[in-house]
Amino acid sequence: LRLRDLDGLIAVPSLSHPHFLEAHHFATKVGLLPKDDVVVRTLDTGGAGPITALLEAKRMVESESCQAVAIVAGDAVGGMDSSTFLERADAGCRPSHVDESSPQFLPSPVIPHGYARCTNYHMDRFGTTREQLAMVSVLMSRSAVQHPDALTRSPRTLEEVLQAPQVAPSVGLLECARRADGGAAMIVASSRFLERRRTARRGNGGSGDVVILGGGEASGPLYPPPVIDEEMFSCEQAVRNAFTACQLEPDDIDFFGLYDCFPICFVRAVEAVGLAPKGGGGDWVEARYRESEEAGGTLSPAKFPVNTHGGLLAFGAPWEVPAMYNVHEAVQQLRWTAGERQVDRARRALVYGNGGIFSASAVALLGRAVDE
Ligand code: MLC
Repeated sequence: LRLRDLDGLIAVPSLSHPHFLEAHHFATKVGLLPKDDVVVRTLDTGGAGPITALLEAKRMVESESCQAVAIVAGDAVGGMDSSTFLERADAGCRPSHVDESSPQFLPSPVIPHGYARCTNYHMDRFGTTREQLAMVSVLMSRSAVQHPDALTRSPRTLEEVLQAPQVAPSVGLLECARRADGGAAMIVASSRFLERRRTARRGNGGSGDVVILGGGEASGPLYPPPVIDEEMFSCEQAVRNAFTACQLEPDDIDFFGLYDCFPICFVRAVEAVGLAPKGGGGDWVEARYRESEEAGGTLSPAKFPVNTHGGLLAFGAPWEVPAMYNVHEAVQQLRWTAGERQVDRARRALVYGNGGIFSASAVALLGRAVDE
């Protein structure tokens, strides 16, 4: 593929290197613009951005006759000094109209404190335990060590996670999205474009191609409301919309790329996608943790076909980039090229991105094309 084959580009904003019209900035810098008949767009749904972009790229191919749309994301929040990072991150989600005396006030670090409020709601309402939340981080680290590109190189123990410095109530340092520098790109192409290229290269087709079956999105408030209840969350609705659009059910999915910026996000996602019943996400995590303990601290993709790369907690989280990694891992799973991490004969995958504090949810369902 050459740069001039692209007729669409979507970019998500960067926290460390913000630019006006990010996609235009990028397209101009790499030489894609100026060119006739190119559409470039910047999309901002926070950490849901890459999944929103995937669905937008599908629409661009279907409704705007695009042949190949690139999605690009990059950030360098790992290299930012702590105070600059927190100044910018805090500004994004701080409820500026409330003062410190209000129960809605979120102290710095604002994002972990926002998730802490949701965590405590979930613990009170459904009985999810502190240990179950910490187990999410342990499981992610056990997955990450199997991926050559993951930041986390050695697995964490439950004790390590529980004893890490507290960042916000019920949220320790090892339960925060792991700040990182990184980037990723993917290309969504029309079937016709792929066919033409294949014919030009004499066949060699179809097997291992990945298709976007469809998806769904939903929105919640930018930060938690004064009283937290089920209404503020958006993942469940996005999942329902995705399954309805594709006429599929949880049992049809072989691999799940679930957003895990904090354990509560993962636990709620496990429930939303149907791996566990409502309120049962903590028990599901604990059951997988116990199985992993019995297997000597290892994780089998057959028993845990989720975030086989380690997710935000352990693979690494460059701000709005990490849902791209969910998609990349899903594509490897569907191409059957994930090696030791492979979920046997995976045919369909669900990828989920979350932006803000449960503010934006985007879910896409991907499928392996039928072999020729
Ligand atoms: C941090 N460390 C971790 C880790 N998190 N190690 C393993 N696993 C993790 N999950 C390590 C760091 O690598 C570093 O190691 C040390 O702990 C200290 O981390 P730090 O980030 O350098 O410390 P500090 O500057 O004090 O900040 C701590 C923090 C910050 C918790 C305030 O890390 C933070 O805000 N994290 C959350 C980031 C975040 O909110 N991302 C967006 C999530 S919401 P060493 O060896 O270098 O000392 C989302 C939605 C959206 O994803 O829309 O974006």
